[in-house]
Amino acid sequence: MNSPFQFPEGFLWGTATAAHQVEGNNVNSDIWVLEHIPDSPYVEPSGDACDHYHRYQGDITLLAELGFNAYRFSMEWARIEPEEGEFSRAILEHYRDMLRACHEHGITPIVTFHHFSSPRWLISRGGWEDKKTPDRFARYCERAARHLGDLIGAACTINEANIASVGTRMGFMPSRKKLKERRWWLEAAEAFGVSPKKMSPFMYASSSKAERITLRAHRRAVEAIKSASGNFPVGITLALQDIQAGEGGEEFAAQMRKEINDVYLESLQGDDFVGVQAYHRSRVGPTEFLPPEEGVELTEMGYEFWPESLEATIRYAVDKTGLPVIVTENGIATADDARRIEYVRRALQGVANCLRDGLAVRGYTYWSAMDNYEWSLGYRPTFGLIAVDRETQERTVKPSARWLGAVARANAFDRV
Ligand code: GCO
Repeated sequence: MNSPFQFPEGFLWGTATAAHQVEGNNVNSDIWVLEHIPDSPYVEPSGDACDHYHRYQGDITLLAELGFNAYRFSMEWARIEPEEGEFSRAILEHYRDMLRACHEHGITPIVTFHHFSSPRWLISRGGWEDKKTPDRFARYCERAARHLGDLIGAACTINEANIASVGTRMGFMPSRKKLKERRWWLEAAEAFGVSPKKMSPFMYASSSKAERITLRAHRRAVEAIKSASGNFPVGITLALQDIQAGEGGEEFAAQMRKEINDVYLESLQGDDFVGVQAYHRSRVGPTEFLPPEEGVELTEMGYEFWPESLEATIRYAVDKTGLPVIVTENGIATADDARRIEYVRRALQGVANCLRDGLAVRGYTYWSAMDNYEWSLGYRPTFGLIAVDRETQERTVKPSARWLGAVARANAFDRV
């Protein structure tokens, strides 16, 4: 019989959320606008979401009671800087209160400065393809870090900096050329008061120019956060892909790894860690991504049930960067909570294998603390450890939350 695997002392055990997906009524953000354009890909608006903006006290208390010692959440730029150059002290204080609530419960706050949503005004000014955006982002980061840095445990500048690159290459996001022919895109451009060619919300910013601007924004943000305050680690998070070659797919796999993962991983010199986010493997043939393999169990997202992708991407990230890793997201959308436990158990086995081999993995934050707004897919996919009744906002703890919370408290789990 195997003895339980002991994680290193101080290992961060958390859950993750993003402001737009849980706070509710994020009305000044670009995504709120997109959600309300008729026929946009957003199947429903985010509305009150989980009303986490008002209920964070109860939510953080619950996470601590379950056994977690970390919480990754994002601050909303659209709230903190509602018009360009105009900062809200009241909103900064709100996030200060959230940080305080974490500390009161022995929870290390991992704060993301940008998680997909941006202020409307940024999009009106060319968004993530405008050369001034790195400076704009750095100014916001500096302001927020100066106000809050003494309470931040670790900071992620940009969440999934490579998401648009992943989306267009893997085909779940239309190319810019196609977008410009769509009616909803034209209407959205009108709503932002920008030409359809110049409209560039984060998730749709897939050009090589956007790639450079995003990476520059990250670099500028790291400098700004570090100069403003604090003695906490700063890094980026990436949607890393475990790209596996099917028959004849070796060359294309290498090309995709380079374009989706390496361009970003190779630009992180000077960072303190890399945030690894992985959910499933992606198979490729000679010229394209392949659909899920016949017979493999699928999640609510249509992904293959493939928790081993976490170990593969951690090893990949360490190999390319030499940096410590925080698993900033890993999880599964499923209605079958027993499958969630199985998924996380296997993913953690991968983390344990990495640790045993001496890799510097500092923490694991499960996506997500609660069922929430899964962007264009709305509320249908359920990633949460905690269910949320969207009528009453009542929280119901799932067995997986108790299981992972117990692992967190013990800082150990039983290996198979
Ligand atoms: C992302 C984001 C999260 C998602 C999660 C589940 O990866 O798209 O960081 O906001 O909700 O990954 O798809």
